[in-house]
Amino acid sequence: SGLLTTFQITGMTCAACSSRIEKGLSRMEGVNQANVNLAIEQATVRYDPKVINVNQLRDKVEALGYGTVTES
Ligand code: 9UX
Repeated sequence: SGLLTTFQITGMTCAACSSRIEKGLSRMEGVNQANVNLAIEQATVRYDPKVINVNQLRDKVEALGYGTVTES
């Protein structure tokens, strides 16, 4: 259940980067599932919009030291 969002991430250079982001997102309250694909530099997150929003997801990625790209 929940909403699915995808956004681009910059600054990842190895699989530990994507794993770190995936774990960080997964542990946030309101996140049901998070996957980060290193090859396509993309996060896919299922979340409960009553609990958390996309800006908070992006802020988390940035707090971990990576960049996010606004979708067109
Ligand atoms: Mo890999 Mo990412 O050594 O910050 S973990 S580059």
